[in-house]
Amino acid sequence: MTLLSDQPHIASTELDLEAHWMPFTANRQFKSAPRLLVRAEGMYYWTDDGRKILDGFAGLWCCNAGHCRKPIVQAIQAQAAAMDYAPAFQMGHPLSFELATRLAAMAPGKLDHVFFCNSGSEAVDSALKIALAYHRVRGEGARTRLIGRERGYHGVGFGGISVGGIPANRKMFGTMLAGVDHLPHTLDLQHNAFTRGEPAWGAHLAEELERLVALHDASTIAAVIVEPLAGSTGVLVPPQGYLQRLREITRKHGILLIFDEVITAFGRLGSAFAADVYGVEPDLITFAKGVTSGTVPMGGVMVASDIYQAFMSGPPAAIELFHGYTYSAHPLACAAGVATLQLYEDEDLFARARRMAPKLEEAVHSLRGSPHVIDVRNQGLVAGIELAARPNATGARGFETFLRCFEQNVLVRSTGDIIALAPALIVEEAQIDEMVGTLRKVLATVQ
Ligand code: PXG
Repeated sequence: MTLLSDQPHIASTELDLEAHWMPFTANRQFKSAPRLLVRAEGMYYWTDDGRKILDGFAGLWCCNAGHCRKPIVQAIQAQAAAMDYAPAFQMGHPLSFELATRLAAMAPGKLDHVFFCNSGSEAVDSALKIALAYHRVRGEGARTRLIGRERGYHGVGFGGISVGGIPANRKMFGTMLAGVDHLPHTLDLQHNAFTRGEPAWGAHLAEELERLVALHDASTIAAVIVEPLAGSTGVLVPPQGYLQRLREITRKHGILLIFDEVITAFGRLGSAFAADVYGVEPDLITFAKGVTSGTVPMGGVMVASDIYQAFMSGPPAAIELFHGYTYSAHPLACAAGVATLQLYEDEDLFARARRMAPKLEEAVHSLRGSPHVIDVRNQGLVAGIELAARPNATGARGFETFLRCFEQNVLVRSTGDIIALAPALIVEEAQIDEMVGTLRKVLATVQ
């Protein structure tokens, strides 16, 4: 069989693009001018027409170790040959325990158990279900409300879009979960535009949780879920003291705090978890993406020991949690995960992200004053550059900027009119300069 990647000369014009309904994609626009990637290595992609593209976004926030890293590739290849699959229910295989032990050692404080699934969306649904079931097994089954936040992104399952706060992701899909409320988001350009790192303004917005508790009563609230740094919505860095205050209020009222770290975990902010960066220990952490450096789908939930133990009280032969997926802890994902965590350690990549963060900060803030730029925000190896929207065409300027950068051989991400950068942790200074230099050039040409 010939692979497309063996034949980069197969032009997209020869491919039938119709059958694939692409996710979160303007299908008709894409199919009229396709952007096809056929190979990847380190910081680069190659297109089907042979162009080398600098990846400014680690795929989609996930390839934190860089593309096609040998130790990860070899681990996946070896595992595929040794054992393709093992039943996930009532059976096991050694690698899942090894990966779980490693993750438990990396995670903060009491978060020492892992529930595995296959994506961030599944991780969020799993965490919400664990939170609800936890209260129920403790005899507080009236705690059924879930609190999310405006502009939050927690994937696309019904749980995730219910607690999420991105209108376009919600409005088509009916009433979703009942009993969900939302905190306000923390971005206000009047107060915190062009902040480097955590803004000084905004911690008081955590007090809104007290208002929701007063409204609903704590006895009805199971959990609060937030992204510690909100990525998808356009890089909202938490105000100084905000997450700490959420932790105080949730603890006071017996409400579980879930950090959705699908983007922020595994070095993105310069530590294993954002919880370490902000010095706040949640009760559950969702993760995905970087756990396998994007190579094999995997997600999971880190769970505090007391939550896990609360489930371990019935008859020993009884299933404690009626939840799981055929591919929970899939052997290929576990092999990729173990090799990825080892590579992060061997190359000290989280420390590298910490070292490169000031360089990225300097570079992106140099875009202040470029045409259309109304804010620049950053922390760790994440940056958001917000552009003024065109009148009556929100998102058009951002999308055009993304397209023109791609024409200039740099892959960035646009979300509405915000351009996000999140390079792999192996990024070099010159590559950061190239990403930002290309953006500067492109912004000068975008109307
Ligand atoms: N939670 C968070 C915080 C996420 O960022 C998910 C859950 C869902 O993960 P899955 O694996 O189900 O997609 C995400 C995913 C973007 C972008 O461009 C962000 C995500 C996915 C794709 C694109 O910002 N985040």
